[in-house]
Amino acid sequence: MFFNIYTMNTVNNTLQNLFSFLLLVTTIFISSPVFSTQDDTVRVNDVATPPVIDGKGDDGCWNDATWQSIDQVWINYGEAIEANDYSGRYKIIWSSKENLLYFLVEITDDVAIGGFIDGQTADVYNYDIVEVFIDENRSGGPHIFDNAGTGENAENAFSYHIYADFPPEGEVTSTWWVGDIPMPYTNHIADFALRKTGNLYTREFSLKVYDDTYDNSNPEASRIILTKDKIMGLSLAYCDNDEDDGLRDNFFGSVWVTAENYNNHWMNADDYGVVKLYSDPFTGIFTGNQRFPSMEVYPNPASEYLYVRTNKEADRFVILDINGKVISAYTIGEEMVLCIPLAFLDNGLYYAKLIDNSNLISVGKFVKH
Ligand SMILES: [Ca+2]
Ligand SMILES: [Ca+2]
Ligand SMILES: [Ca+2]
Ligand SMILES: [Ca+2]
Repeated sequence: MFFNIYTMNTVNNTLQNLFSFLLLVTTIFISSPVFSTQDDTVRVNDVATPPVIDGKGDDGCWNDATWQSIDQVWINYGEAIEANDYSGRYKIIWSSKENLLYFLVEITDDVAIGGFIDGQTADVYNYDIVEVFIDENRSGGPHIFDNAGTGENAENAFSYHIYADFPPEGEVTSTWWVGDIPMPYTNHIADFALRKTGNLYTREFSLKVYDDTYDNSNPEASRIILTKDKIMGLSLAYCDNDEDDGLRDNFFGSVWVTAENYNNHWMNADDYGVVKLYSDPFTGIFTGNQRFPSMEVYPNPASEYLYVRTNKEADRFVILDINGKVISAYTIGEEMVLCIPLAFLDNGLYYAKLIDNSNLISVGKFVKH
């Protein structure tokens, strides 16, 4: 009997301890701030029809992206924020046809302080601005100065501070200015719109992408062709200024950073988030006798470039007209990927054939437009 009571007490104690532990875990969970950040690797989908840049996110293509949070408080680090003071999120897609990234950024801000000043470089803290940080080859590392000794390169990554004035209620501004060190990069954004709907400010814009050989005297020389599976470093942020007192009120980012690196993105790309470009290889009509299930031909329809990817070496890829006449032929090398400029083709329907060493053939169709 005594033994039984002792056992029961032990069981009770164990249950009590378990209950206390669960209560503790629950308390910790409930009292912890809610972190969401952007996805570990943000999926960026290729869209057939890019958005109309009008500050409205009602374009069908935006359904191909999921919202990414811009909710990490970088300045003042870890501070709790009132919902009406600020909330922010963004979507990103790309177009292989236009060779552009597209952003839809929704910011709720209680006090809007416009910031379009042509040539603006200083006093960044005095304005409400969206920032895009991009590291084309995801190298990480510093990106402010050139230093031959350390290999530091000012164009290793870009931090675009996008200044724009706020429009009247329900209207749109389409004038913007992009500041960064060492110079303005306004033209890196191809198109821009900022719309005001109450305290909701919607920015919609497209961005060209350049590699680290960038030279402002010839930007196009380093502009890259965006391709499927490309991985880049990318984060977004919002500078929130609510009072005209020369102080930035808060700075919000889309990725978590350590307290020491709360304001490091502008000079170092190590903490940038990660995005990956995707493309649906068979949107459209590339169908047929598919002997190589891993073969991908995209985009379809194609405009400037057609990409071919396969898992077999030494394949030949052939483009034929609709009468079956061979127009051009290519060898697929070890990298097993082809990028074919299509300038030589008239718009229209074409056949394509992939032939391997054993004469296995895949046939499909694609549209040049
Ligand atoms: Ca739109
Ligand atoms: Ca605010
Ligand atoms: Ca880089
Ligand atoms: Ca503000």
